[in-house]
Amino acid sequence: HELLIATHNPGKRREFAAIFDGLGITLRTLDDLGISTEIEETGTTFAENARLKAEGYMALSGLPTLADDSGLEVAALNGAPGVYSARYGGVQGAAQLAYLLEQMRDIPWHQRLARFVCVIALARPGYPTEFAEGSLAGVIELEPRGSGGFGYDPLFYLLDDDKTLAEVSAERKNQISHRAEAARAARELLEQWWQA
Ligand code: ITT
Repeated sequence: HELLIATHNPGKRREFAAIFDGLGITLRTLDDLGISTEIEETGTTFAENARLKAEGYMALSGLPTLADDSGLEVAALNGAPGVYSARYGGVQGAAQLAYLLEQMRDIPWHQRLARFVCVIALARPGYPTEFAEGSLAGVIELEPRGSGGFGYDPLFYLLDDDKTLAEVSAERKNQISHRAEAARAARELLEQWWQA
């Protein structure tokens, strides 16, 4: 069975490849298919954007397609950056971490609760799109630590591990992450699809 992992984000791609390893699914990427089109994310929720990407890239590829819309929700920022996580502050990379820290400059440690959210949409020709979700709770650190993962991982402190998500191993992240939880639920949907 073939499944298009429809993301331009190499961090997500790497994690899905590891999480779905050994399941007998042939994963295709947008690069494999020569698709460079960017589907515009005009939704206001993770689910809407995941649907737009899954259905849009399915239409372009003709393949069953998985899309991930995910982000960071900070309680003290009323859930920001949320669906705007990839373009928060209009900057990327290290500047984005600095921007988040600046927004939270006056917020004390005990009020820095946050969570990562991942919504996966699974689209296939002729069927309604299905969804799978996951989340992970943590605390926004006072400074970045670690070099693993991607995005906001160096600022995401895990109470159980006493480490940031960028300091734990890739294997550990793929056990506990929002994406791993959503991918496990997605895997069950795929098994149902392909049983019939
Ligand atoms: P695609 O739309 O091509 O999949 P994207 O990076 O633009 O790639 P999103 O719109 O879903 O994807 O934005 C997700 C952003 O949320 C991502 O760029 C990170 O900033 C953040 N994010 C999501 N999951 C994360 C994770 O596991 N670790 C750190 N940051 C994460």
